[in-house]
Amino acid sequence: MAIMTNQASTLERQAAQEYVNKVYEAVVKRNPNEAEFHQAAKEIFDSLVPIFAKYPKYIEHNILERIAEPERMITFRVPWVDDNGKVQVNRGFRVQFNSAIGPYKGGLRFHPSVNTSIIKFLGFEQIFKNSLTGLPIGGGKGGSDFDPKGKSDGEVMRFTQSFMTELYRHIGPDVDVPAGDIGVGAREIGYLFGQYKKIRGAYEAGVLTGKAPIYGGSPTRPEATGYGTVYFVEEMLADKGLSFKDSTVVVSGSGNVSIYAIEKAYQLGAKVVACSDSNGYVYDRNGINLDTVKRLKEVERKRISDYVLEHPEAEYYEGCTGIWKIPCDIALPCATQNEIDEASAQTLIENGVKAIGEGANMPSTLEAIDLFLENRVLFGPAKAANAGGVAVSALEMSQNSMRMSWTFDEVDAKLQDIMKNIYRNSIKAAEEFGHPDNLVIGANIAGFTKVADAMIAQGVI
Ligand code: NDP
Ligand code: 2IT
Repeated sequence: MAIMTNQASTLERQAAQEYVNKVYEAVVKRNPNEAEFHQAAKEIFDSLVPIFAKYPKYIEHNILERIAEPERMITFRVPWVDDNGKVQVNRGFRVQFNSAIGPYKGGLRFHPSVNTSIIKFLGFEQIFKNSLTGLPIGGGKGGSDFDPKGKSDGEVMRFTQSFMTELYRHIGPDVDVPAGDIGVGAREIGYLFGQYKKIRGAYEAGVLTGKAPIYGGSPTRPEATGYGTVYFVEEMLADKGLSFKDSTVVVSGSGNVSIYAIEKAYQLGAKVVACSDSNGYVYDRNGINLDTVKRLKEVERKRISDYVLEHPEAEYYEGCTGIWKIPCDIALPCATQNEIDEASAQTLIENGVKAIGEGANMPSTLEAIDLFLENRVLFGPAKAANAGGVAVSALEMSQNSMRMSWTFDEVDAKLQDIMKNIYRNSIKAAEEFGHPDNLVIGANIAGFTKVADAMIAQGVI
């Protein structure tokens, strides 16, 4: 009998693996030249083999092929006039990936590297991340290849208004709710909201999140992603009897996620010795001065290299990958995709890293993730570790619907609860499906289940 059971499960596993391989090949064929989307799909697909083996209903309903095809992909022209009176043209994107459990939800990225592949990888990740929060939000993402660097306030405003002049017809508080991401912060959300309100002729506060608190933003939203990543890592560490206290931390980036990850790591008693931007990194063995970083990046919009002008004891190095050579206990990649490759992962491991918390989306390559898992480094994958940002966005939507707002401490307490639940649910799924401690598999399965079951319940649409 035992042999029969084992044989059956091996067969089911084989069938599940074959199904996943077949759908992956179809996705690659259907979406040529989209390396980042393929990478995100590969990680998620392979993680789902154990659940397909156990529950063949997902194969019968062909859920994987359905979930990997966006419900809608919108691209549009964004013309605007620069400060010299010249007409410029950028491309705008919005992918409305999945609305099984709620309105499409996800940020907007303004960066010259933005293209269909980047938007789709981010949108695909967002489906599972948003499900993990336990809140009723579907998956979407958008943005533009516009480069905000070096642009005046007026240029950013005119571009952003033009972007919204097309986007407004596709979004709404019950339809699709954008927010920030790389290159989109409180300033851009303000201009986007103003233009939406003017076109609609109505005050629909819940159409965007990440607004300033004076006009409907949630307290704690600016802090939420960075704080949430640190709360998540704290859970991973606590499970193994470790903590942030007295640990040495390296955080890449110096934007929204990085700044608040650094702040919370300090509050928990860690020393953060490095951070970076897209030109290079600073290493301050006494501990990075966060007030300086905040002023340089949030107020003056300067380069991180200027840090050493004020702190001559710190060192500045050109290039981004060298930051992972700095010995640390905890590494928090909070800048961009694929910033930790196999070689950087190897160096981190050789230098004794104990935990990785992915504040950015897909910051580790597939090879890097494999190395971390093989070497039993505690690994908090992006869609679990950085879900705090979108979770508080969903809480902002709730507050907008109620036409009232909670306090900083109330939202922070809810955020901590959400991050704990994401950790517990991911660990539970990993154990249930035979991969204890593997949070990549656990988070993907835990995020997938609710969306897939909702899709089955709602029929073939
Ligand atoms: P910001 O624009 O505030 O900051 C981005 C930081 O990363 C900057 O320091 C930037 O440097 C650096 N960076 C950007 N692109 C690159 C690149 N190609 N190479 C090296 N460094 C780069 O963005 P966020 O902090 O909001 O986003 C950071 C990451 O976190 C992204 O992966 C985003 O998708 C993810 N994320 C963000 C959430 C949010 O709520 N904002 C929620 C969940 C995830 P420079 O100043 O030189 O451009
Ligand atoms: O990647 C992300 O989760 C975000 N950029 C935040 C999305 C949101 O809607 O708050």
